[in-house]
Amino acid sequence: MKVPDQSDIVSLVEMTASSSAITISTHIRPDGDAVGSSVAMLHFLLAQGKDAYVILPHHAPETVGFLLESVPEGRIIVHEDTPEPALGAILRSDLIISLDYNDFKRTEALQEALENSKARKILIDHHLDPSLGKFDLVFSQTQTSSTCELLFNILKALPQTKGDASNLPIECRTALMTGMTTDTNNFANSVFPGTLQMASELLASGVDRDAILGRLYRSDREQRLRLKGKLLYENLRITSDGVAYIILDRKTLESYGIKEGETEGFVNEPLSIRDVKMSIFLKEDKEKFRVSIRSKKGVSANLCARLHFNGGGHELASGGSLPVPGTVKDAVEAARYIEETTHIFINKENETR
Ligand SMILES: [Mn+2]
Repeated sequence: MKVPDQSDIVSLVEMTASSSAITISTHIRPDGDAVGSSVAMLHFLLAQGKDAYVILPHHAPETVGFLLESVPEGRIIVHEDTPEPALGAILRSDLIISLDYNDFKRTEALQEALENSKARKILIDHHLDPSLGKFDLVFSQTQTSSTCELLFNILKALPQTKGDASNLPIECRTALMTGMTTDTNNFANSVFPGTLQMASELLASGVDRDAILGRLYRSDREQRLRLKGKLLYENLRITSDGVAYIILDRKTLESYGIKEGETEGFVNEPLSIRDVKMSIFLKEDKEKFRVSIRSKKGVSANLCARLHFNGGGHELASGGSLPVPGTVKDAVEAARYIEETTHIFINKENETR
């Protein structure tokens, strides 16, 4: 576990102490780590008597909706529902804490307000290539499971916590455990010694992991499992280069009544096949396919996302998008595009980096 730099901790303490209104910001279509780290930070700051708000660009996925139940009314503002209060909160704040993204671009509609804000800005994130110049203080660590793990180590290093996680509010600890669990796919990926140490300390402090797992992995709707079955049976393709891909079009999405966030994790399934080196999941959205990429060691999902899918993220887990109509005009062309670009990628680009 990498202990945060002491001088950075001192700056963080000074910046939070001297601010009167704090905005906690995270990325569009927030996942478990984004929501978990934001809710954890919020509970910590509220317990310190600070006036803090979480601004979510979009709704939290249902699987982590339980984390919001613990939050006092009005402290989480969803921009897609109520844009004016969300922008108003950003405008009023004198400190912005950005969690689980490497650039304000990742907040889309909120980018301008955040970037132009006169507030001081702190970044806490584990993605590659953080935009260092846009923040006054940066905690960036890529060799960590999640933003939640990084935040756990930061919160533990603060004087109020006295190095003992059990001094954090229980809602804060539960949110940290939840985000770390989803970002590691329940301890399957990106697990470092510090990850297990964090889990151990949180468990010892009384966090109810079984209850968290019940909400995350034993509360799906029937349609989700049926769609997953259909996609694996009918839509999964595997190229001779060991690239698996699934394309989910809007018609299928709608016919199953699938909600935002419910296809989370589908991209991981094909990696269970021995010869599959990389898995790509395409989901049709307004005027684009959203792209998720996962790879096994030795193949860079991040490089593939950057070269061919307008994205990036982590070495083995990245995302991006394909505009429609643009690079491709439909699902058939998208399939051809994936086969052609990944053939070059696996055989040339990935080797020569
Ligand atoms: Mn994350």
